[in-house]
Amino acid sequence: MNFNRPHRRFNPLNGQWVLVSPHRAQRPWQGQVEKTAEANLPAYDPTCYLCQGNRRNQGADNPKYTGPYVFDNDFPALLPPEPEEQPTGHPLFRAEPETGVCRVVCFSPRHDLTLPEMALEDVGAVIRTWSAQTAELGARPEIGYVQVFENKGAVMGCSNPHPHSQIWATGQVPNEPALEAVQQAAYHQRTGGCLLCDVTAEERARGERVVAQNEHFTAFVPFWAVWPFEVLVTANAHVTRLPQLSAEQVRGLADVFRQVTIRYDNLFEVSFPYSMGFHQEPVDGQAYPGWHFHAHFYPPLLRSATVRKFMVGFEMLGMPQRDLTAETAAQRLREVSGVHYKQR
Ligand code: H2U
Ligand code: ZN
Repeated sequence: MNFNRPHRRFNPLNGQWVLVSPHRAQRPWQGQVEKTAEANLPAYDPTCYLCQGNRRNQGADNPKYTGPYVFDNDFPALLPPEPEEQPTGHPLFRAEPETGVCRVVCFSPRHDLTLPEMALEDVGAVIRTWSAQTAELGARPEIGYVQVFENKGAVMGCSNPHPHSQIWATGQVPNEPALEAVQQAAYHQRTGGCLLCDVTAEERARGERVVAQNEHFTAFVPFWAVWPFEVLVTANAHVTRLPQLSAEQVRGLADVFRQVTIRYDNLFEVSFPYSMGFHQEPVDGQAYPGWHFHAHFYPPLLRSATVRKFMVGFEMLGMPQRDLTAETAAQRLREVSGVHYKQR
């Protein structure tokens, strides 16, 4: 098969296909261009809702925190359960109550330091915080799933430049992890093995889509990537949730996260926007055979700091499509420097 001609690739993790049109990568662009983020932020901003010692939007005061800082979102999308609520009855208009907890995790007091600019130990502290939150929220009987994620950059809808992530813990398993659960369980049933253990071993052996790796984690542009520089980070060993990671694995994950995000920033010499999140095994008490802990990075930028990919037209109505192949994207990420451009 000729990968230089239009073809479809299958995503075995969510069961969806992506259309790849490599011959189209050089098409001209006269559409929207994005603004690039402010290059130089202060270490402390007295007007920032997330900086230490400042008052937040709804009146709560941040303490003078020194490491990662967690607080309950002042505008939560989910609320604690109301016992008497019932699903609506009509089969054409189904609705169910949803319950949960929303939190914000500031990476550090530094208003100006994103993950790729932080020291390895400090990224490790952020991962341990996500892990402790997963354990705490996951132990609650009303919580079925814990989603840890970061929206980075104004183009991703991030509302505040102070580096932070969010946690939404929900009663039900959301759509994306629910699809992955079905696919991983089906693979497990069919082969007796684990889908992402097998994919990780295959990618490590082939190397052409690998962006960063160490003893514990592997980052690669998946064969079925939809977003131009999408990256999947998988644990080399079979683990299912953050709290299971050993101290060494946390260090390995911090290292791979730094390697990936440094290369992202170096690609267009701009603070690279993305949505990133972990897919951890749900905590609703059901069995999830073949579930493998991983993180997705979905960055929107395509050919420069100002031209993004839009998921519109055929993609909204048909299926996702990409121009650049996964192999080319991985090669470009490997070719840029492993040292952050601001720290050279
Ligand atoms: P983004 O990661 O999309 O920027 O969202 C930041 C979150 O921080 C958002 O969910 C919350 C918003 O509700 N927030 C507070 O809880 N308190 C504030 O004072 C500002 C922002
Ligand atoms: Zn700040």
